[in-house]
Amino acid sequence: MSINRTGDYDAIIVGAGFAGLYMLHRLRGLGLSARVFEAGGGVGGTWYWNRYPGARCDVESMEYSYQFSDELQQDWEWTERYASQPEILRYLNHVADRFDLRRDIQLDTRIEALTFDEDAGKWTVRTDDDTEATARFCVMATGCLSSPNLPKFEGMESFRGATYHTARWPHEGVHFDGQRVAVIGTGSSGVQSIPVIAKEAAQLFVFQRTPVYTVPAHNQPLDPDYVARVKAEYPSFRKESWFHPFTFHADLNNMSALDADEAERKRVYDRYWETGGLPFMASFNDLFFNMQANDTAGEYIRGKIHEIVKDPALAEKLSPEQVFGCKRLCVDSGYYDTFNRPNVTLVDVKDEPIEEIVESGIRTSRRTYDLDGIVFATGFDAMTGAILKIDITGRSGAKLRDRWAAGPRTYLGLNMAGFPNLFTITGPGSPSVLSNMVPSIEQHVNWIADCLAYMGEHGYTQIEAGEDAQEAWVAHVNNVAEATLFPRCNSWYLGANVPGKPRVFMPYYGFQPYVEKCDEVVAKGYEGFALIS
Ligand code: NA7
Repeated sequence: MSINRTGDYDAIIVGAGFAGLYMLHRLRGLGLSARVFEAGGGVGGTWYWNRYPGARCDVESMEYSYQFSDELQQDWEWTERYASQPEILRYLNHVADRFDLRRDIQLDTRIEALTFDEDAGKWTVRTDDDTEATARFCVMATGCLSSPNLPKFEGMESFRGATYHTARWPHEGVHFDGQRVAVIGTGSSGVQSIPVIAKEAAQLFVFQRTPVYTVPAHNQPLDPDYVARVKAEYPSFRKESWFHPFTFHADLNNMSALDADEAERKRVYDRYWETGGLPFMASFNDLFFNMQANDTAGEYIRGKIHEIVKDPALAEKLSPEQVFGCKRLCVDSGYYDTFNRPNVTLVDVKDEPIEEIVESGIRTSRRTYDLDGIVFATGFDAMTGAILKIDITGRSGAKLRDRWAAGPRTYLGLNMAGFPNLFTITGPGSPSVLSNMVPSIEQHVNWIADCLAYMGEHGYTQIEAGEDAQEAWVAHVNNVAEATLFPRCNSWYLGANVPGKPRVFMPYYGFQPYVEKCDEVVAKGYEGFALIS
């Protein structure tokens, strides 16, 4: 096997989504040479791959966008309250062109291995076409939800129809007209795609394992007056969002759900339901801390399901029992109502398990569903999947896969002990998926870029988290999570959706305290890190 050697760079960035694009821009600004390797055939990351029908962001477009360039945020015109996947992908392509990023991005290239050479103090990356490149710094901009989870059903290869995963949707699109289609999975991807597919397909069978809590998006064209108001004060609008529990504007109702009587509680929930979207989580201030308070939100949504779905038995099957919001709350456009359609059938796989996939369709314990197509909306190996797909070897031959065998261990979700100069953007142990991803990404990119600038100014060549600081941080992340209700169900936050994955709560709850901690670490001369000249 012959290895082609390409360049030697100051930094290599893995991934060209929101994180990789901005990282490249910042590194260029520091006068560093950088190369981005991207597995996809275009830039966009999550928004390049997730092209399934109905794919849309669940954070409002005025907030789910970069703030590093005021000209960019003033010029770009979002059309809807929640941007669709094609619009976000257009935006990211615009960013790539506007900042002339493409010349340093190599598409269609997957990184398979990353190895640290201690003598040279450099990382070597090997790509899937046996090319190697080297760099002093390596930044994983690989995304939190980028490694699809495709469960192994018996007989999968025997199906004669077409199969799709929502996160690997064909670029040419798919027409379901007149077809019998199954969707397996009712997380956000299922909740968004099911209403759209139901309108096209002749017959839609929804295979549900766990019913889901979802709140209406009330998506609509953006009101130009609102856009003008936000743009007039964009920097302060952005800054304010940092103080909201999930880093987007949510008008937190600062009272306990238990301090309201039933009528008052209903009025509050009605108001947030009418507003729509994830701000529903801010209806009361203790929904994620007090089980009794949390139950009131679950009960309210179950009531809504019974109002919307006409058949009471079907409404019951669609009603979640688990802790509200501990699996990520979904935001939908007509999800529950879709089950009133005569061409839609709910298959509850808890009652009627999938036994195997056969030539003609899906065989459950009760019957065979004959199908033309199967859509797997079965989610991701979240947060660690994309990182661990790469064979990462650090100092003294340490393998990241071994270090993380019992769950990810990082310092601040930014770096790992034993892996000098290797950074993770929105890595496990950082707010990441519990925050608005774009500001979280920008905060990490800025932290990393400032760190490299500092190292350059002070003549440091290597930075690496200390074991003690890392262990203390991991313990802190766990303690904070334990004080919430988040670890109380089988969510992808815990890795519980992937068989065999260690059960560890991966994101850090609390953006504002997290940012303060990152700033404090810097103010104290990169406390907890070892800096080497
Ligand atoms: P999710 O939220 O992980 O949803 C995946 C769905 O697939 C969920 O309903 C799972 O049921 C279901 N699933 C997974 N494996 C199986 C098997 N083996 N059999 C039946 N059903 C299965 O992924 P999404 O892509 O929808 O959303 C991910 C995030 O992207 C979302 O939270 C937003 O942040 C954006 P389960 O609940 O595990 O019982």
